[in-house]
Amino acid sequence: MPDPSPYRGDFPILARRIQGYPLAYLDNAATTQKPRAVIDALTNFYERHNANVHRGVHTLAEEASALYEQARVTMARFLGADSPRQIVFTRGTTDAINLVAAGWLRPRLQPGDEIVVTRMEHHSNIVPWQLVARERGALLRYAGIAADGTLDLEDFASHLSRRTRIVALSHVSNVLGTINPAREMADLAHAAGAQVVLDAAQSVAHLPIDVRRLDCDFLALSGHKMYGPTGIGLLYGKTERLEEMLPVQGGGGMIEWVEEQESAWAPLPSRLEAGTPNIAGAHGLAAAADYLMPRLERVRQWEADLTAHALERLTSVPALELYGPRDPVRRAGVFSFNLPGLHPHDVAEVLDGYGLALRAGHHCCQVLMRSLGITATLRASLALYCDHGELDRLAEGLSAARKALSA
Ligand code: C6P
Repeated sequence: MPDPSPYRGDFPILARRIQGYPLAYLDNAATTQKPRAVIDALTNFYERHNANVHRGVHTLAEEASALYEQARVTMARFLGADSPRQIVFTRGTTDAINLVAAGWLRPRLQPGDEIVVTRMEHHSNIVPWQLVARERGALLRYAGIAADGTLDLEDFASHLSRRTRIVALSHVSNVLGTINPAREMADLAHAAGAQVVLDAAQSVAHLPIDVRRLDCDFLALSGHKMYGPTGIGLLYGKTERLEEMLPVQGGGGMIEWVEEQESAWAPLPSRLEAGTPNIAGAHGLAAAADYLMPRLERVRQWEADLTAHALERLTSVPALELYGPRDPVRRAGVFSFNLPGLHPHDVAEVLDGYGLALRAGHHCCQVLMRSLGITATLRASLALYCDHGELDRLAEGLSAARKALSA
């Protein structure tokens, strides 16, 4: 049997046994588990440094402010951004995309303008655009997916025009695992005069991200999908784009001064962070980035091996229908599939009996489900602590589930 992951011991929760089996956590696209380094950072913050930021001169207030701003510096380094001022802390990816939709797009969207997305987008990268499009009389256009589960680039290009204001795309699909050619798409979008929003929710823990190389105008991510806490994420923006944004929320922390009838905004990025932020969360997110950065090269290799093994094992399960690219180079470790005649929720329940944690459902991708002609799938999604043995267990569990449910 292959070695367990060298990272497994860093994650206390993975010592749990579920239904008598060692926990095989294969629901990482939903959220990842947290390493001891992140748990300790959160505990340490609350035990030693807790105070509000930017509001006090006492020692704890200064420590908390310094840790919060240090987290911004770490995240800028993690993403290859030029400046920490380009990092706006948010609640997560959804919050970050909504911020661009309301703060950047809404003030400049005209009737007849267009927003281009892909058919593999998560609802968080569709609905915020629908909200502003409906209000302004603009239109969403959808780039299609080729038969092999990759994005149809020609179709994508055919939707771009001088009317396109925003191109919003996922870096990695949370259902198909497809890695989209983000730079190539950004170049096409920019040539049409549009700005690019990259949803990095599913790529950030698995691919090296360099915002300068990707040349995206905005990038959104969630801490909880990269081994960090829930309730924290960020919006990266090119300085010019962030300067163009209007604040969406008013409140403490985002103003320079306030008079009875008007106010002046604080400089970036505070202008876009009204109210007390998730200070501990930002510190925990930076701890996650610090954990990931020195390991990312090896992790990429480890997950590429696992992806190849998962493809081999899943395609050997009789009749299993796998969605998404078969070419391991064009995909990340997210596998959606169905066993014909069986409901994915029933199969997921049987698998839980073997200590295998998988998600079943539409994965917040109903537009994609419709274009695949299905309503739901089972989904196994990998992280750095997964190993070959767990994937073997999954293949055996699926055969057992079929026997149990067909009987
Ligand atoms: N996908 C999944 O199980 P939040 O909820 O804001 O942290 O992330 C939203 C989001 C945006 N884009 C993509 C590509 C995503 O996968 C997600 C979250 C989870 O697939 C929960 S539905």
